[in-house]
Amino acid sequence: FSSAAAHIQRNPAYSVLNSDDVSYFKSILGDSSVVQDQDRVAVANVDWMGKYKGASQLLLLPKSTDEVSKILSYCNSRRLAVVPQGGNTGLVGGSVPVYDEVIISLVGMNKIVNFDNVNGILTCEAGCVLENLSSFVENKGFIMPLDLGAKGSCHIGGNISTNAGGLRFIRYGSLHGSVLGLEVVLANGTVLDMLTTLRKDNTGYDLKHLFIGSEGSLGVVTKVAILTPAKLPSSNVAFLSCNDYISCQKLLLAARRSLGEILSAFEFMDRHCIDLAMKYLEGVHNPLPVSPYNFYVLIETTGSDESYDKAKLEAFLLRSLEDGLVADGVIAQDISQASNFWRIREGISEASVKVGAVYKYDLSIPVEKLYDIVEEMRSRVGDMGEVLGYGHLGDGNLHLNILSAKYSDRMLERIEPFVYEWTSKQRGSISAEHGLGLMKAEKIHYSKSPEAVQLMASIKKLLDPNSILNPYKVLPQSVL
Ligand code: FAD
Ligand code: 2HG
Ligand code: ZN
Repeated sequence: FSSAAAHIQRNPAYSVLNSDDVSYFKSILGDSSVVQDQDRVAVANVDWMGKYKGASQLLLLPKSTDEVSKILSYCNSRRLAVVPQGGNTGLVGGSVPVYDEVIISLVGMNKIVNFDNVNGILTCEAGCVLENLSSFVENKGFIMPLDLGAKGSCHIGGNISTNAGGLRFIRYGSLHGSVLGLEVVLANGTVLDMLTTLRKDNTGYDLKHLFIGSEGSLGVVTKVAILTPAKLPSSNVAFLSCNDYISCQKLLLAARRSLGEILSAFEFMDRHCIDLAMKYLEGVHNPLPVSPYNFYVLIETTGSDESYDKAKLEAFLLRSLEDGLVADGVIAQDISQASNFWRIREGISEASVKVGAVYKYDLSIPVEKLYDIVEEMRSRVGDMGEVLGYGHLGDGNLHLNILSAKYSDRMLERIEPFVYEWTSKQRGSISAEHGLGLMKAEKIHYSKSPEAVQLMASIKKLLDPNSILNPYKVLPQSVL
Protein backbone atom coordinates (compact mmCIF):
# COMPACT_ATOMS: atom_id res chain seq x y z
CA PHE A 1 0.00 0.00 0.00
CA SER A 2 1.34 3.40 -0.88
CA SER A 3 -1.45 5.90 -1.35
CA ALA A 4 0.93 8.82 -1.78
CA ALA A 5 2.56 7.12 -4.76
CA ALA A 6 -0.71 6.38 -6.47
CA HIS A 7 -0.56 9.53 -8.57
CA ILE A 8 3.20 9.45 -9.26
CA GLN A 9 4.49 7.66 -12.34
CA ARG A 10 7.86 5.93 -12.42
CA ASN A 11 10.25 8.36 -14.07
CA PRO A 12 11.22 6.63 -17.34
CA ALA A 13 14.54 8.52 -17.41
CA TYR A 14 15.86 6.07 -14.81
CA SER A 15 17.58 2.91 -16.02
CA VAL A 16 16.38 -0.53 -15.03
CA LEU A 17 18.82 -2.61 -13.00
CA ASN A 18 20.53 -5.39 -15.00
CA SER A 19 22.92 -8.24 -14.29
CA ASP A 20 25.98 -6.19 -15.30
CA ASP A 21 25.07 -3.66 -12.63
CA VAL A 22 24.85 -6.40 -10.02
CA SER A 23 28.22 -7.81 -11.12
CA TYR A 24 29.78 -4.39 -10.85
CA PHE A 25 28.42 -3.88 -7.32
CA LYS A 26 29.77 -7.31 -6.34
CA SER A 27 33.17 -6.37 -7.69
CA ILE A 28 33.39 -3.28 -5.48
CA LEU A 29 31.54 -4.45 -2.35
CA GLY A 30 32.01 -8.22 -2.30
CA ASP A 31 29.18 -10.74 -2.76
CA SER A 32 27.83 -10.62 0.79
CA SER A 33 27.15 -6.87 0.65
CA VAL A 34 25.05 -7.16 -2.50
CA VAL A 35 21.72 -8.56 -1.35
CA GLN A 36 19.22 -9.99 -3.83
CA ASP A 37 17.63 -12.49 -1.48
CA GLN A 38 13.92 -11.74 -1.79
CA ASP A 39 13.08 -12.00 1.91
CA ARG A 40 15.86 -9.65 2.96
CA VAL A 41 15.11 -7.15 0.20
CA ALA A 42 11.40 -7.32 1.09
CA VAL A 43 12.11 -6.14 4.64
CA ALA A 44 14.00 -3.11 3.34
CA ASN A 45 11.19 -2.33 0.88
CA VAL A 46 8.61 -1.70 3.64
CA ASP A 47 8.53 1.14 6.14
CA TRP A 48 8.07 0.88 9.93
CA MET A 49 4.31 1.42 9.77
CA GLY A 50 3.86 -1.15 7.00
CA LYS A 51 2.24 1.65 5.03
CA TYR A 52 4.73 2.43 2.26
CA LYS A 53 6.04 -0.38 0.10
CA GLY A 54 8.57 -0.27 -2.73
CA ALA A 55 9.60 -2.81 -5.33
CA SER A 56 13.39 -2.68 -5.21
CA GLN A 57 15.30 -5.75 -6.32
CA LEU A 58 18.58 -4.81 -4.71
CA LEU A 59 19.92 -3.88 -1.29
CA LEU A 60 23.53 -2.67 -1.01
CA LEU A 61 25.47 -2.72 2.27
CA PRO A 62 28.57 -0.54 1.91
CA LYS A 63 31.15 -0.67 4.71
CA SER A 64 33.09 2.51 4.00
CA THR A 65 32.79 6.02 2.59
CA ASP A 66 34.85 4.89 -0.38
CA GLU A 67 32.33 2.15 -1.15
CA VAL A 68 29.43 4.62 -0.92
CA SER A 69 31.33 6.90 -3.28
CA LYS A 70 31.88 4.12 -5.83
CA ILE A 71 28.22 3.08 -5.67
CA LEU A 72 26.95 6.61 -6.24
CA SER A 73 29.44 7.43 -8.95
CA TYR A 74 28.33 4.31 -10.84
CA CYS A 75 24.59 4.87 -10.24
CA ASN A 76 24.93 8.46 -11.41
CA SER A 77 26.66 7.49 -14.63
CA ARG A 78 24.12 4.71 -15.28
CA ARG A 79 21.23 6.87 -14.05
CA LEU A 80 20.09 4.29 -11.55
CA ALA A 81 17.92 5.81 -8.82
CA VAL A 82 18.80 5.08 -5.17
CA VAL A 83 17.27 5.39 -1.68
CA PRO A 84 19.62 5.93 1.27
CA GLN A 85 18.31 3.97 4.26
CA GLY A 86 19.22 4.19 7.94
CA GLY A 87 17.22 2.40 10.63
CA ASN A 88 14.06 2.61 8.50
CA THR A 89 12.01 4.13 11.31
CA GLY A 90 10.95 7.22 9.33
CA LEU A 91 7.23 8.01 9.42
CA VAL A 92 6.72 9.76 6.06
CA GLY A 93 7.62 7.05 3.55
CA GLY A 94 11.05 8.60 2.85
CA SER A 95 13.26 5.63 3.67
CA VAL A 96 11.83 3.04 1.28
CA PRO A 97 11.78 2.93 -2.51
CA VAL A 98 8.69 4.03 -4.41
CA TYR A 99 9.46 1.83 -7.43
CA ASP A 100 12.67 -0.09 -8.16
CA GLU A 101 15.25 2.27 -6.65
CA VAL A 102 18.40 0.58 -5.34
CA ILE A 103 18.45 0.63 -1.52
CA ILE A 104 21.74 1.77 0.02
CA SER A 105 21.65 0.80 3.69
CA LEU A 106 24.19 2.37 6.04
CA VAL A 107 23.75 -0.45 8.57
CA GLY A 108 27.30 -1.73 8.01
CA MET A 109 28.87 1.65 8.74
CA ASN A 110 28.53 1.63 12.52
CA LYS A 111 31.96 2.44 13.91
CA ILE A 112 32.81 5.11 16.44
CA VAL A 113 35.71 7.10 15.00
CA ASN A 114 36.69 9.23 17.98
CA PHE A 115 35.47 10.66 21.26
CA ASP A 116 36.96 13.90 22.52
CA ASN A 117 36.64 13.60 26.30
CA VAL A 118 37.54 17.21 27.01
CA ASN A 119 35.01 18.85 24.72
CA GLY A 120 32.42 16.05 24.57
CA ILE A 121 32.58 15.68 20.81
CA LEU A 122 31.65 12.34 19.26
CA THR A 123 32.74 11.47 15.73
CA CYS A 124 31.18 8.34 14.26
CA GLU A 125 29.90 6.66 11.13
CA ALA A 126 26.35 7.38 10.00
CA GLY A 127 25.02 3.86 10.59
CA CYS A 128 25.56 3.90 14.37
CA VAL A 129 22.32 3.18 16.23
CA LEU A 130 21.31 6.10 18.46
CA GLU A 131 20.87 3.95 21.57
CA ASN A 132 24.35 2.47 21.17
CA LEU A 133 25.81 5.95 20.90
CA SER A 134 23.89 6.97 24.02
CA SER A 135 25.35 4.06 26.02
CA PHE A 136 28.82 4.81 24.67
CA VAL A 137 28.84 8.49 25.61
CA GLU A 138 27.06 7.91 28.92
CA ASN A 139 29.91 5.66 29.97
CA LYS A 140 32.15 8.64 29.44
CA GLY A 141 29.98 11.05 31.41
CA PHE A 142 28.09 12.64 28.50
CA ILE A 143 24.69 12.24 26.83
CA MET A 144 23.45 12.45 23.27
CA PRO A 145 21.73 15.79 22.62
CA LEU A 146 18.71 13.95 21.18
CA ASP A 147 16.52 11.06 22.25
CA LEU A 148 13.49 9.51 20.59
CA GLY A 149 11.25 6.48 20.90
CA ALA A 150 12.92 4.89 17.89
CA LYS A 151 16.38 5.02 19.55
CA GLY A 152 16.83 1.24 19.48
CA SER A 153 16.73 1.17 15.66
CA CYS A 154 17.27 4.65 14.18
CA HIS A 155 20.73 5.65 12.99
CA ILE A 156 22.49 8.91 13.70
CA GLY A 157 22.76 9.42 9.92
CA GLY A 158 18.99 9.02 9.64
CA ASN A 159 18.49 11.42 12.54
CA ILE A 160 20.62 14.02 10.81
CA SER A 161 18.99 13.45 7.43
CA THR A 162 15.54 14.01 8.96
CA ASN A 163 16.75 16.67 11.44
CA ALA A 164 15.00 14.62 14.10
CA GLY A 165 13.62 16.57 17.05
CA GLY A 166 12.50 14.27 19.83
CA LEU A 167 12.30 14.40 23.59
CA ARG A 168 15.33 16.54 24.49
CA PHE A 169 14.75 19.30 21.95
CA ILE A 170 13.32 21.66 24.58
CA ARG A 171 16.65 21.58 26.43
CA TYR A 172 19.34 20.93 23.82
CA GLY A 173 17.74 22.36 20.69
CA SER A 174 17.98 21.29 17.08
CA LEU A 175 20.64 19.19 15.36
CA HIS A 176 21.46 22.34 13.39
CA GLY A 177 23.02 23.45 16.66
CA SER A 178 24.63 20.22 17.90
CA VAL A 179 26.03 18.81 14.68
CA LEU A 180 29.51 20.25 14.26
CA GLY A 181 30.64 18.42 11.16
CA LEU A 182 29.57 15.98 8.48
CA GLU A 183 31.09 13.84 5.77
CA VAL A 184 28.72 13.51 2.86
CA VAL A 185 28.96 11.69 -0.46
CA LEU A 186 27.36 13.62 -3.30
CA ALA A 187 25.34 12.08 -6.13
CA ASN A 188 28.35 11.93 -8.47
CA GLY A 189 30.49 10.17 -5.86
CA THR A 190 32.43 13.24 -4.66
CA VAL A 191 33.27 12.97 -0.97
CA LEU A 192 32.55 16.28 0.74
CA ASP A 193 34.70 16.46 3.88
CA MET A 194 33.04 18.90 6.29
CA LEU A 195 33.97 16.78 9.28
CA THR A 196 35.32 19.53 11.53
CA THR A 197 34.76 19.54 15.28
CA LEU A 198 34.87 23.30 15.83
CA ARG A 199 32.21 25.20 17.75
CA LYS A 200 32.77 28.33 15.73
CA ASP A 201 33.64 28.51 12.05
CA ASN A 202 32.43 31.34 9.84
CA THR A 203 34.46 30.60 6.74
CA GLY A 204 31.93 30.99 3.97
CA TYR A 205 28.58 29.22 3.69
CA ASP A 206 27.96 26.54 6.32
CA LEU A 207 27.21 23.77 3.84
CA LYS A 208 26.55 21.03 6.36
CA HIS A 209 23.19 22.63 7.15
CA LEU A 210 21.97 21.78 3.65
CA PHE A 211 22.26 18.10 4.46
CA ILE A 212 20.67 18.28 7.93
CA GLY A 213 17.02 17.55 7.21
CA SER A 214 17.40 16.99 3.46
CA GLU A 215 16.14 13.39 3.78
CA GLY A 216 18.71 11.77 1.52
CA SER A 217 17.82 13.98 -1.43
CA LEU A 218 21.11 15.91 -1.65
CA GLY A 219 23.75 13.39 -0.57
CA VAL A 220 24.50 10.38 1.59
CA VAL A 221 25.73 11.23 5.09
CA THR A 222 28.62 8.91 5.94
CA LYS A 223 30.21 10.46 9.06
CA VAL A 224 29.08 12.78 11.79
CA ALA A 225 30.72 14.96 14.47
CA ILE A 226 28.27 15.89 17.20
CA LEU A 227 28.47 17.84 20.41
CA THR A 228 27.33 15.87 23.46
CA PRO A 229 26.24 17.69 26.64
CA ALA A 230 27.59 16.63 30.04
CA LYS A 231 25.59 13.94 31.83
CA LEU A 232 24.15 15.53 34.96
CA PRO A 233 23.72 13.46 38.11
CA SER A 234 20.18 14.35 39.12
CA SER A 235 17.09 13.57 37.08
CA ASN A 236 13.42 13.51 38.06
CA VAL A 237 10.29 12.65 36.15
CA ALA A 238 6.76 13.64 37.04
CA PHE A 239 3.52 12.39 35.50
CA LEU A 240 0.67 14.86 35.89
CA SER A 241 -2.91 15.21 34.83
CA CYS A 242 -4.81 18.33 33.79
CA ASN A 243 -8.51 18.80 33.35
CA ASP A 244 -8.33 20.96 30.26
CA TYR A 245 -5.93 22.10 27.57
CA ILE A 246 -5.65 25.65 28.88
CA SER A 247 -4.21 24.22 32.10
CA CYS A 248 -1.55 22.37 30.08
CA GLN A 249 -0.57 25.65 28.46
CA LYS A 250 -0.41 27.50 31.75
CA LEU A 251 1.57 24.64 33.24
CA LEU A 252 4.13 24.93 30.46
CA LEU A 253 4.63 28.61 31.11
CA ALA A 254 4.83 27.98 34.86
CA ALA A 255 7.37 25.18 34.33
CA ARG A 256 9.54 27.43 32.18
CA ARG A 257 9.43 30.13 34.85
CA SER A 258 9.81 27.98 37.97
CA LEU A 259 11.95 25.08 36.82
CA GLY A 260 14.04 27.23 34.51
CA GLU A 261 17.39 25.70 33.67
CA ILE A 262 16.59 22.22 35.00
CA LEU A 263 13.56 21.62 32.75
CA SER A 264 14.57 18.90 30.27
CA ALA A 265 11.26 17.58 28.86
CA PHE A 266 7.67 18.73 28.67
CA GLU A 267 5.53 16.20 26.82
CA PHE A 268 1.76 16.02 26.66
CA MET A 269 -0.84 13.45 25.63
CA ASP A 270 -4.60 13.40 25.71
CA ARG A 271 -6.80 10.79 27.39
CA HIS A 272 -7.17 8.80 24.17
CA CYS A 273 -3.41 8.24 24.06
CA ILE A 274 -3.35 6.86 27.60
CA ASP A 275 -6.26 4.53 26.85
CA LEU A 276 -4.47 3.27 23.75
CA ALA A 277 -1.17 2.81 25.57
CA MET A 278 -2.89 0.83 28.35
CA LYS A 279 -4.64 -1.35 25.81
CA TYR A 280 -1.69 -2.20 23.57
CA LEU A 281 1.59 -1.77 25.47
CA GLU A 282 2.73 -4.67 27.55
CA GLY A 283 3.84 -4.13 31.12
CA VAL A 284 2.85 -0.46 31.49
CA HIS A 285 0.37 0.87 33.98
CA ASN A 286 -1.40 4.20 34.37
CA PRO A 287 0.32 6.11 37.20
CA LEU A 288 -2.87 8.16 37.74
CA PRO A 289 -5.72 5.68 37.36
CA VAL A 290 -8.09 7.24 39.92
CA SER A 291 -10.32 8.96 37.43
CA PRO A 292 -9.86 9.55 33.74
CA TYR A 293 -8.44 13.01 33.19
CA ASN A 294 -8.51 14.75 29.85
CA PHE A 295 -4.79 15.50 29.56
CA TYR A 296 -1.54 14.11 30.86
CA VAL A 297 1.83 15.84 31.03
CA LEU A 298 5.25 14.33 31.54
CA ILE A 299 7.82 16.70 32.98
CA GLU A 300 11.48 15.81 33.37
CA THR A 301 14.12 17.81 35.15
CA THR A 302 17.85 17.27 34.86
CA GLY A 303 20.38 19.11 36.95
CA SER A 304 23.49 18.88 39.04
CA ASP A 305 22.17 19.07 42.60
CA GLU A 306 19.87 16.30 43.75
CA SER A 307 18.28 17.92 46.79
CA TYR A 308 17.95 21.35 45.18
CA ASP A 309 16.42 19.92 41.98
CA LYS A 310 13.94 17.72 43.85
CA ALA A 311 12.88 20.54 46.16
CA LYS A 312 12.39 22.79 43.16
CA LEU A 313 10.21 20.25 41.37
CA GLU A 314 8.17 19.46 44.49
CA ALA A 315 7.52 23.13 45.17
CA PHE A 316 6.49 23.63 41.56
CA LEU A 317 4.04 20.72 41.70
CA LEU A 318 2.54 21.86 44.97
CA ARG A 319 1.98 25.34 43.59
CA SER A 320 0.48 23.96 40.39
CA LEU A 321 -1.93 21.81 42.40
CA GLU A 322 -2.90 24.78 44.58
CA ASP A 323 -3.41 26.98 41.52
CA GLY A 324 -5.58 24.30 39.96
CA LEU A 325 -3.36 23.81 36.90
CA VAL A 326 -2.74 20.21 37.83
CA ALA A 327 -5.50 17.80 38.88
CA ASP A 328 -3.22 15.07 40.14
CA GLY A 329 0.40 14.09 39.88
CA VAL A 330 3.17 11.77 40.91
CA ILE A 331 6.97 11.98 40.92
CA ALA A 332 8.78 8.76 40.04
CA GLN A 333 10.40 7.29 43.15
CA ASP A 334 12.76 4.96 41.31
CA ILE A 335 14.08 4.08 37.88
CA SER A 336 11.34 1.57 37.15
CA GLN A 337 8.60 4.14 37.81
CA ALA A 338 10.43 6.71 35.71
CA SER A 339 10.78 4.26 32.85
CA ASN A 340 7.08 3.37 33.11
CA PHE A 341 6.22 7.07 32.65
CA TRP A 342 8.53 7.34 29.65
CA ARG A 343 7.34 4.05 28.18
CA ILE A 344 3.77 5.39 28.09
CA ARG A 345 4.79 8.53 26.24
CA GLU A 346 7.31 6.91 23.90
CA GLY A 347 5.07 3.91 23.25
CA ILE A 348 2.15 5.82 21.74
CA SER A 349 3.53 5.40 18.19
CA GLU A 350 3.99 1.68 18.71
CA ALA A 351 0.45 1.36 20.08
CA SER A 352 -0.97 3.47 17.24
CA VAL A 353 0.05 1.02 14.54
CA LYS A 354 -1.68 -1.91 16.27
CA VAL A 355 -5.16 -0.64 15.49
CA GLY A 356 -4.90 -1.22 11.73
CA ALA A 357 -4.58 2.01 9.79
CA VAL A 358 -2.93 5.16 11.05
CA TYR A 359 -2.81 8.62 9.48
CA LYS A 360 0.02 10.58 11.08
CA TYR A 361 0.43 14.36 11.05
CA ASP A 362 3.32 16.16 12.67
CA LEU A 363 2.51 19.83 13.02
CA SER A 364 4.16 22.96 14.40
CA ILE A 365 1.42 25.25 15.63
CA PRO A 366 1.44 28.12 18.14
CA VAL A 367 0.77 26.48 21.51
CA GLU A 368 -2.46 28.43 22.15
CA LYS A 369 -4.05 26.93 19.01
CA LEU A 370 -2.38 23.55 19.04
CA TYR A 371 -5.23 21.47 20.42
CA ASP A 372 -7.97 23.17 18.35
CA ILE A 373 -7.11 21.07 15.32
CA VAL A 374 -7.44 17.86 17.36
CA GLU A 375 -10.97 18.79 18.38
CA GLU A 376 -11.95 19.90 14.90
CA MET A 377 -10.57 16.70 13.47
CA ARG A 378 -12.50 14.66 16.00
CA SER A 379 -15.75 16.18 14.83
CA ARG A 380 -14.84 15.72 11.14
CA VAL A 381 -13.93 12.06 11.59
CA GLY A 382 -16.86 11.23 13.87
CA ASP A 383 -17.24 7.52 14.47
CA MET A 384 -15.10 6.61 11.46
CA GLY A 385 -11.97 6.64 13.60
CA GLU A 386 -10.21 7.69 16.75
CA VAL A 387 -8.23 10.92 17.00
CA LEU A 388 -5.17 11.25 19.26
CA GLY A 389 -3.36 14.45 20.17
CA TYR A 390 0.07 14.31 21.83
CA GLY A 391 3.58 15.53 21.37
CA HIS A 392 6.33 17.88 22.35
CA LEU A 393 4.22 20.69 23.80
CA GLY A 394 7.29 22.56 24.97
CA ASP A 395 8.34 22.91 21.31
CA GLY A 396 4.85 23.66 19.92
CA ASN A 397 4.88 20.30 18.13
CA LEU A 398 1.64 18.34 17.90
CA HIS A 399 1.42 14.72 16.79
CA LEU A 400 -2.07 14.28 15.42
CA ASN A 401 -2.84 10.61 14.78
CA ILE A 402 -6.08 9.33 13.30
CA LEU A 403 -6.67 5.62 13.75
CA SER A 404 -9.11 3.36 12.00
CA ALA A 405 -9.49 -0.29 11.18
CA LYS A 406 -8.30 0.13 7.58
CA TYR A 407 -7.17 2.74 5.09
CA SER A 408 -9.90 4.29 2.98
CA ASP A 409 -10.29 7.19 0.57
CA ARG A 410 -13.35 8.27 2.47
CA MET A 411 -11.32 8.75 5.63
CA LEU A 412 -8.49 10.49 3.80
CA GLU A 413 -10.97 12.97 2.31
CA ARG A 414 -12.16 13.87 5.81
CA ILE A 415 -8.59 14.64 6.86
CA GLU A 416 -6.86 16.15 3.82
CA PRO A 417 -6.51 18.83 2.60
CA PHE A 418 -8.25 20.21 5.71
CA VAL A 419 -5.34 19.46 8.04
CA TYR A 420 -2.82 21.17 5.73
CA GLU A 421 -5.05 24.17 5.00
CA TRP A 422 -5.75 24.68 8.68
CA THR A 423 -2.05 24.53 9.56
CA SER A 424 -1.14 26.86 6.73
CA LYS A 425 -3.68 29.41 7.94
CA GLN A 426 -1.94 29.49 11.32
CA ARG A 427 1.43 29.87 9.54
CA GLY A 428 2.34 26.56 11.09
CA SER A 429 4.52 23.82 9.64
CA ILE A 430 3.09 20.65 8.11
CA SER A 431 6.26 18.87 9.20
CA ALA A 432 7.69 19.84 12.55
CA GLU A 433 10.21 17.00 12.80
CA HIS A 434 9.43 13.94 10.65
CA GLY A 435 10.20 15.48 7.26
CA LEU A 436 8.21 15.44 4.01
CA GLY A 437 9.32 12.12 2.53
CA LEU A 438 6.89 10.70 0.01
CA MET A 439 3.82 11.52 2.06
CA LYS A 440 4.16 15.29 1.91
CA ALA A 441 6.47 16.04 -1.04
CA GLU A 442 3.55 17.48 -2.98
CA LYS A 443 2.32 19.45 0.04
CA ILE A 444 5.37 21.61 0.71
CA HIS A 445 3.58 24.75 -0.55
CA TYR A 446 1.37 24.73 2.54
CA SER A 447 4.43 25.75 4.56
CA LYS A 448 6.90 27.24 2.07
CA SER A 449 6.59 30.03 -0.51
CA PRO A 450 6.92 29.30 -4.27
CA GLU A 451 10.20 31.23 -4.29
CA ALA A 452 11.62 29.12 -1.49
CA VAL A 453 10.53 25.88 -3.19
CA GLN A 454 12.11 27.05 -6.47
CA LEU A 455 15.41 27.76 -4.73
CA MET A 456 15.29 24.31 -3.13
CA ALA A 457 14.74 22.81 -6.58
CA SER A 458 17.75 24.74 -7.94
CA ILE A 459 19.92 23.41 -5.12
CA LYS A 460 18.69 19.88 -5.79
CA LYS A 461 19.51 20.23 -9.51
CA LEU A 462 22.96 21.59 -8.74
CA LEU A 463 23.88 18.78 -6.36
CA ASP A 464 22.05 15.95 -8.09
CA PRO A 465 21.54 16.87 -11.75
CA ASN A 466 20.36 13.35 -12.71
CA SER A 467 18.01 13.29 -9.74
CA ILE A 468 19.17 9.83 -8.66
CA LEU A 469 18.94 10.51 -4.90
CA ASN A 470 15.67 9.54 -3.25
CA PRO A 471 13.36 10.37 -6.16
CA TYR A 472 9.69 11.39 -5.65
CA LYS A 473 10.49 12.58 -2.13
CA VAL A 474 10.76 15.98 -0.40
CA LEU A 475 10.08 18.27 -3.40
CA PRO A 476 7.09 18.29 -5.77
CA GLN A 477 7.64 16.62 -9.14
CA SER A 478 6.52 19.77 -10.93
CA VAL A 479 9.56 21.82 -9.89
CA LEU A 480 12.21 19.24 -10.75
P1 FAD B 1 15.33 6.18 7.99
O1 FAD B 1 13.92 6.00 8.39
O2 FAD B 1 16.05 5.00 7.47
O3 FAD B 1 15.42 7.34 6.88
C1 FAD B 1 14.78 8.57 7.08
C2 FAD B 1 15.17 9.50 5.91
O4 FAD B 1 16.55 9.82 5.95
C3 FAD B 1 14.94 8.89 4.54
O5 FAD B 1 14.56 9.91 3.65
C4 FAD B 1 16.30 8.34 4.15
O6 FAD B 1 16.48 8.30 2.75
C5 FAD B 1 17.23 9.33 4.80
N1 FAD B 1 18.51 8.77 5.29
C6 FAD B 1 18.69 7.83 6.25
N2 FAD B 1 20.01 7.66 6.45
C7 FAD B 1 20.66 8.49 5.62
C8 FAD B 1 22.03 8.79 5.37
N3 FAD B 1 23.01 8.19 6.04
N4 FAD B 1 22.33 9.72 4.43
C9 FAD B 1 21.35 10.35 3.75
N5 FAD B 1 20.05 10.11 3.94
C10 FAD B 1 19.70 9.20 4.87
N6 FAD B 1 11.23 11.53 14.79
C11 FAD B 1 11.46 12.69 15.47
O7 FAD B 1 11.91 13.67 14.87
N7 FAD B 1 11.18 12.79 16.81
C12 FAD B 1 10.69 11.75 17.52
O8 FAD B 1 10.43 11.89 18.71
C13 FAD B 1 10.46 10.52 16.84
N8 FAD B 1 10.02 9.43 17.51
C14 FAD B 1 9.78 8.29 16.83
C15 FAD B 1 9.33 7.18 17.54
C16 FAD B 1 9.08 5.98 16.89
C17 FAD B 1 8.59 4.79 17.67
C18 FAD B 1 9.29 5.89 15.49
C19 FAD B 1 9.04 4.61 14.76
C20 FAD B 1 9.76 6.98 14.78
C21 FAD B 1 10.00 8.19 15.43
N9 FAD B 1 10.49 9.30 14.75
C22 FAD B 1 10.74 10.46 15.44
C23 FAD B 1 10.74 9.24 13.31
C24 FAD B 1 12.13 8.62 12.95
O9 FAD B 1 12.56 7.78 13.93
C25 FAD B 1 13.16 9.68 12.75
O10 FAD B 1 12.82 10.40 11.60
C26 FAD B 1 14.60 9.16 12.61
O11 FAD B 1 15.47 10.28 12.63
C27 FAD B 1 14.84 8.35 11.36
O12 FAD B 1 16.09 7.71 11.46
P2 FAD B 1 16.37 6.35 10.65
O13 FAD B 1 17.80 6.00 10.82
O14 FAD B 1 15.40 5.32 10.98
O15 FAD B 1 16.16 6.86 9.15
C1 2HG C 1 6.88 10.90 18.95
O1 2HG C 1 7.12 12.02 19.41
C2 2HG C 1 7.26 10.62 17.53
O2 2HG C 1 6.41 9.99 19.65
C3 2HG C 1 6.26 9.81 16.74
O3 2HG C 1 7.66 11.75 16.85
C4 2HG C 1 4.94 10.49 16.55
O4 2HG C 1 4.02 8.47 15.70
C5 2HG C 1 3.93 9.68 15.73
O5 2HG C 1 3.04 10.29 15.14
ZN1 ZN D 1 7.80 13.48 18.07
